[in-house]
Amino acid sequence: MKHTWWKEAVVYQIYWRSFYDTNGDGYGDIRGVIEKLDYIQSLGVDVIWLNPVYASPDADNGYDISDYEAIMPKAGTMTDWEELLAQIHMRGMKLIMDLVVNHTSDQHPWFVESRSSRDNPKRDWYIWQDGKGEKQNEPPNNWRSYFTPSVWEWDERTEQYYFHGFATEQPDLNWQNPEVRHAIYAMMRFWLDKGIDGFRLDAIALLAKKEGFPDAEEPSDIRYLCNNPGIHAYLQEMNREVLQHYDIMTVGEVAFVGPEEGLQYVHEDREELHSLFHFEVADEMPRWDLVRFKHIQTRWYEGLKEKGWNSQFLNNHDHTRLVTRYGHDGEYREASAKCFATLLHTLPGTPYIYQGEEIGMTGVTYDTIDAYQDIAMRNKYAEEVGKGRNPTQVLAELQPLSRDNSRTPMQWNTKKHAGFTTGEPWLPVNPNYPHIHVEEALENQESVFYYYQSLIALRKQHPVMIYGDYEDLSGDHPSLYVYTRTYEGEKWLIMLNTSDQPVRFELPALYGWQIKHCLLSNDTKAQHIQRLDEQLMLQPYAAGIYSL
Ligand code: TEU
Ligand code: CA
Repeated sequence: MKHTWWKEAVVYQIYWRSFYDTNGDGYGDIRGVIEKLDYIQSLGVDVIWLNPVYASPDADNGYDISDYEAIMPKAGTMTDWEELLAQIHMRGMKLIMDLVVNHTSDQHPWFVESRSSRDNPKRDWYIWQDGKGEKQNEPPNNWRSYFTPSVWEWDERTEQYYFHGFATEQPDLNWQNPEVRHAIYAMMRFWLDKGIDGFRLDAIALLAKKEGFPDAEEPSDIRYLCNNPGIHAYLQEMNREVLQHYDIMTVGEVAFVGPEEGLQYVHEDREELHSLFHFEVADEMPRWDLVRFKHIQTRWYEGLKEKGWNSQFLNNHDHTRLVTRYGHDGEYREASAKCFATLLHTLPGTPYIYQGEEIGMTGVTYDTIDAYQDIAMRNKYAEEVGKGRNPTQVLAELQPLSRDNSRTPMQWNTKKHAGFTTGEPWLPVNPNYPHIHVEEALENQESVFYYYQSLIALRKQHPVMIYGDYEDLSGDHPSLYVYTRTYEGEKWLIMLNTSDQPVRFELPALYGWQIKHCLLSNDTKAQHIQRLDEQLMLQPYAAGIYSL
């Protein structure tokens, strides 16, 4: 595989509104990110992915953009943003911006014009359809959106429906219209010309819509929203017009694909995107299932091998924190955080760390729906309760995967609101902040933070961690994950116990192999392992990286 900086990089995701507040309004801000850059740099990461900071009425926390070329006042000013970019570059790091081009806000002037009359020149910038039925007052088809029961919203003034793949406040742009595409490309160049280092492309698999909007047999299976014919022509055009003219990285959010279809987006010969997030884990595996996880990893490794590049992430601003969802957020919080960190950094693909993950932050449970801000959760709650279901039960069902689990403010210290703000935080701080916070992590040599730091440092020294071949040796063992990475004569063995029970085992696949040394481990007992044909014992959530 060609060597490139973005394959070698480790990315740190900043959900700025929950990172650090410098003016006491309860929202993190760009100046807060600037103040904490030394902290981020000390972890060793190369690239920062910044969640959307564009002007937005904030119905979906910035994913509803009303002006692509302005900064949301909550986040700061363009001058702040320019200083952020300069400060990131000064430290030798890079910045990628979150780009939302599938939809805009319903407050974007393009949409305001589009909805003003049927013959407005911007009418065709969005997707408008007549209603069905005798009175033309039924939605054009039965599709669901990500966040609402229908993708169609009735517009009183012009008596047509518009299409939205997410909330009603997020109308989808009409990518069939070349004027739309060229306006988007010009906007992308605006940011690239300011010197940014790439994009995380939001919901990119949704750009092309299925011709004719046919009814779905099973409307709850919303795969019809993604990966439709035409998507690759758009991405190739975007690449030709914009992306290939800059030394940048691109990572696309591509839901509902396996490796074969995923490769269409990232094949090095196709000139579309560099890498992708697939959602076979985040969206399709609600609870930890190691056997399934191993199959996913093996399939993607083989599917992309020598052809395209993957990403590894175990949580982000949409998905419950990894210790709570996959590991253990009680007794084994630190051990499980380190165990999953080992996975993240030693599997093939670029690792993404979501703010707070590096100190083992956990999910939250609020007692009332009013405490939740997540529009996806609030809409779903209203829908289910609207059917007459028991509100307490609905709340309990939605809590574990609520997006607010990962959106609580960063825990900096033991001061009020974890030192995140001097005002009232927009979302309550996790009550466990007195024990889980950055100050503690930096004082404790055994902390999750330093473990991440070591993993990142290893990546800088050992190309095997990036370019090495991958082989799983542990088959369908339900808690043990043992695999090798091999590159130019260097062979690494990674051994993990992803359960809260100790595991004793012998693996014939390892017979005859000798460990040269242990590069990193969270398991003091396993560090004494020498010969691999003896009985081995891994403590709960033990993880180790060994060279053979
Ligand atoms: O998310 C897309 C989305 O629907 C995710 O919730 C889902 O888990 C997966 O990504 C499938 O694509 C993006 C943003 O990350 C999210 O915060 C926004 O709400 C959404 O797009 C709409 O812009
Ligand atoms: Ca603020």
